[in-house]
Amino acid sequence: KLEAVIFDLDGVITDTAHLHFQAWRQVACEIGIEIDETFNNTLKGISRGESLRRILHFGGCEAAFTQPQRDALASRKNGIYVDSLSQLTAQSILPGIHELLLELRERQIPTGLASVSLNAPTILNMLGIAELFTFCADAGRITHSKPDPEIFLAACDGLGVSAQRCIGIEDAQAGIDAINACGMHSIGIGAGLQHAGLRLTSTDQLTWPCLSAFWQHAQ
Ligand code: G16
Ligand code: MG
Repeated sequence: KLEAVIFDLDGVITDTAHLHFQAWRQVACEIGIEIDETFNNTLKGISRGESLRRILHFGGCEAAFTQPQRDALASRKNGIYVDSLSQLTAQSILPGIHELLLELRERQIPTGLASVSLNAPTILNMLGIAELFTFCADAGRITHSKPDPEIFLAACDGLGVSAQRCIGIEDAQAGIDAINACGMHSIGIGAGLQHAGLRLTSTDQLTWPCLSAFWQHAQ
C-alpha cells in the first residue's frame, strides 16, 4: 500500500525559483558576478549557503570572501527573497496541486513536505495550504542539501512511513537523485530530468489516477 506522498516545494507546489533567482542575481551583481537562468537551474534544491558558495565559485572569487562576509551576503539575499514572497497568494499554487492535496486527504494518504528552504512554512501559509500537509520536514535540522536523501528521510521519519512505500515528487535533478537514493519512487516534473520513475511535463498531470497507476506499475 502507498503510505505517503512527499512533495518538494519550489517548482512543484509553487514557482519560487524565479524569486530565488531575482534575489541571487541582485546580490551577485553587487559583487560583480553575473548569473543567468541556466546557471540558476543548478541551484534548485540547493541550500542557501551552498548556493552562495556555487555562485562565488562560478564568479571565480570563492577565496575572496570570509565566512562573516558570506553570512552577510546570504542574509541580504534572504531579505530580498522574503520581501518578494509577499506577492504569493493561493493563485500562486501550481496547476493541479491543490486538487491533488485534497484528493490525498480524502483518501487518507498522508502528505509530506521535503523542502530545504527555511522559508517553507511561511510559503505554505501564504498559499493557504499549510494544513493540507501531514508533516513538513524541518530544513533547519538538515545538514546536507539535496541530492543527499536527508530531507526526504526526515519527512518519512516524521510521517512514520518507510521510504520504499512512498512516492516523492521533484522538479530538480538533485531532488530526483535524493528521492532515488532513499529508495522512494520518484516522479519528475519538467524537462531534462534523468532517472525519474515517471516523468511528467507539468504539475497539472499530477492527478490521483496518474499517481495510483504509477504506484500499481511499480509494485
Ligand atoms: C529551495 C530552492 C533553492 C533554495 C533552497 C533554500 O529548495 O530550490 O533554490 O536555495 O530552497 O531556500 P531558503 O534560502 O529559503 O532557505 P526546495 O528544496 O524547496 O526545492
Ligand atoms: Mg524544486
